[in-house]
Amino acid sequence: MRFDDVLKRLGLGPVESGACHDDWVGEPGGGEVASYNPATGEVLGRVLAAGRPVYDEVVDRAVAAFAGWRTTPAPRRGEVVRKIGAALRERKADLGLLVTLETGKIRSEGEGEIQEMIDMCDFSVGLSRQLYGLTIASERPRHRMMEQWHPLGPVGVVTAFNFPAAVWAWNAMVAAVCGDTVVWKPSPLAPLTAIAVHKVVAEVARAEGFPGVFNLCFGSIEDVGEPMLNDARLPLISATGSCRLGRRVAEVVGRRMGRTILELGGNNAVVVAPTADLDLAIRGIVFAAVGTAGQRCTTARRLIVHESLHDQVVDRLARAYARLPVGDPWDEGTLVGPLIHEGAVEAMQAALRRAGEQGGEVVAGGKRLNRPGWFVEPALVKAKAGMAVVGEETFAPILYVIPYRDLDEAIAIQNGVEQGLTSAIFTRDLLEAERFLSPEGSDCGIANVNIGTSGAEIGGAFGGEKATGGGREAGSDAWKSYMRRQTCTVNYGSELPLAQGVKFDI
Ligand code: UN1
Repeated sequence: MRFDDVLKRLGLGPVESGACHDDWVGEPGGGEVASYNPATGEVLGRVLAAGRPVYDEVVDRAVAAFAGWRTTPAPRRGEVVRKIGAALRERKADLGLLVTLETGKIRSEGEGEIQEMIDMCDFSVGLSRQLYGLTIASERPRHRMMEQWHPLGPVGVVTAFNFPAAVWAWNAMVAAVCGDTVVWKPSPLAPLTAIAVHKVVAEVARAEGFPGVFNLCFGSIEDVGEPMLNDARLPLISATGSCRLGRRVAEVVGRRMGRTILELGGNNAVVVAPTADLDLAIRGIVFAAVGTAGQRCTTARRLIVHESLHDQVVDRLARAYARLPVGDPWDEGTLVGPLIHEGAVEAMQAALRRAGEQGGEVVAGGKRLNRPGWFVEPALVKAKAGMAVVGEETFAPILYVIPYRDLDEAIAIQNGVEQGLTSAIFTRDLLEAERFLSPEGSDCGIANVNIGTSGAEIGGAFGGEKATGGGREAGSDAWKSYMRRQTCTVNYGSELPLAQGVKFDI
């Protein structure tokens, strides 16, 4: 596999600038950062980070571009996004391969990442003609009340390594049709993907006459991250990452009365009920637990199995885990690529040690592979509900299996963690499925029946409750978070009646 060719075709040289507004900034001033291929441990490329002055310059441009973008008709903004989608379609294979090289995602997931961006473009183009408000019956004669939605301002988007491009598109494409400009701070672990994507996107925006709508600002927490949180020029910060990161974002942005959209950790569970179709369940569970090497926020981390099926399910999963093709993510047969870095391997080993100390039993996998890069065997662990380690999100492929007796107990276990992102039940019992989806069922932002916890489509609003942060991105009416709502009342009469019957005659 010739990696150099791919990078070249995407216009990436050995050292790239990580800052772009109207144009790429030659010397962004924040030092050089290497990007690694997690499957080999080798350097893929180098990126020049932005220093504080360049950060300020980028946001200035985003503010300046907002003035013109917000008055551009939304369907025209949609046309720009349509062209971005077309450009991404042309580069899908190369961009997908870059995701594979930089994050270790397998080929179909690397390409899926770009497909998700394309889907977001298509969705947002449609949305650009559907940004509607309500007309509300007024209590006063000859008055009309209505709601309208206006562009909000430049939006700061902070993304994580595991979805280095798609999650940006969830935010950026919707924000763009809503009339907002965007400042993107990509993950320090996946800057090349962000740069390659931004080359495609910024080229289209510039050719369409809208430079400065999409901006990139790769840099450290000190030079870019914290300034973004404190920056009153950015009325909305949308951030994806750990619960720890999210708490910081919520505190700092909240203090200045800014808005946040937070998409944080998950500790997602699959319930396997007595009537489950086990063939379906095993496939769904394995994809949810080991897909993306367990590094999705939607990864299934807990399996809550009815006691009558427990041993059988553990046995079938252990056999499936023993056959998992772990290896180079660019090879067609591979299903599990590497973890992102050494620290992730160590965190997994430490979690498995703690699981052992707390009474858990590793029944499959769990070892590090003896080869370059950061490879592990996905681990299956017999556990009990109360084990402290089961309550933690270790960003690695560890699946804890917990037995249950009745559905109430299963739901209590499912809901008994800090996070509330995704959840699933495998059952053929309609009443059980409905209970799981009811107000006394799963407390998560996403609840599935006979599907695993990961792999959501963009058409729905994505996000979760509790420590997951409460944000919603991508589809449905998530666009409303990127706009400001204005309630307007128009008096077309010649009297001035007051609401609530108040009299105030002068
Ligand atoms: C994430 O891991 O941050 O539902 C997002 C899924 C993907 C998104 C995951 N569409 O698994």
